Amino acid sequence: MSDVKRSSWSGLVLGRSHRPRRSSGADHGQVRSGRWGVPVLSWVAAVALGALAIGACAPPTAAPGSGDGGVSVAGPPRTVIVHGSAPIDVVLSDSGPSGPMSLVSFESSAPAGDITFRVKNLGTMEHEMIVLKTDTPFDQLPVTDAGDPPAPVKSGANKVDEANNVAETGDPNLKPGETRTFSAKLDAGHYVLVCNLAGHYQMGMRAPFTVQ
Ligand SMILES: [Cu+2]
Repeated sequence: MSDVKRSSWSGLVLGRSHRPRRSSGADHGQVRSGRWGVPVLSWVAAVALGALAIGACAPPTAAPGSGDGGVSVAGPPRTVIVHGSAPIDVVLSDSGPSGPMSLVSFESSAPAGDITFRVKNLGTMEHEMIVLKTDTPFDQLPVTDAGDPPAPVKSGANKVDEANNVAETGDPNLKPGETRTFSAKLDAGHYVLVCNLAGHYQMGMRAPFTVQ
C-alpha cells in the first residue's frame, strides 16, 4: 500500500515514472518464467541461471516468486491488487474567484468496483469534488440549480443538479492545500467529476470518468 502511494504521487511529479517501474517488474517475471521453462538444461546450469536472474532482479520480488514454483500464478494477482487499490489522483485548481478553474483526473477510467479518489486542492480557494453518474457529456450538464443543497431555480442558476451524486469529498469543502481521500463502489458506466460550488462547474471544474 505504501508502495502504491509512493509510485502514484511520484508519477505526478516525475511524469508517470511508475509505469516503466511496473513494466520492469514484468520483465523480471519473464526472466523467472524463462528459468523454469528450460528443463533440458542440467540442474547445475539452471541453478547458475537462477543465480544470475536473482542477482539481476530486486531481491524482494525474486524470493517469493521462485519459492512457490508457480510463477505465472504469482504474477497476475499481484498486478490486480496494485490496480484495484491504487488511488485515482485528482487535482483541483483555480486562478482566483473569476476563473479559469480546473479539475484534472490523472486517470480517465477504472475497473468497476471499489474506487478510491485522492483529491488535492492546489487552488487559492475552497473546492470539492462530486462524482455524478450520467450519460450527458461532461461539459454539457445543464446548470439549473443554486443554493446548498442545490435546488432547481428559475433564475440565477450556478450549479448542476446533484440528483445523480454517487460519491463526494463531503463536508467541509477542501481548503487550499488540503487533500482528501474517499472510496466508492462504482458500477460500469459514464460519470462526470465536478466541483459544484457556485459557478465552479461553468468555470471549468469538470472532467469525464468511465468505469469499465
Ligand atoms: Cu471549485
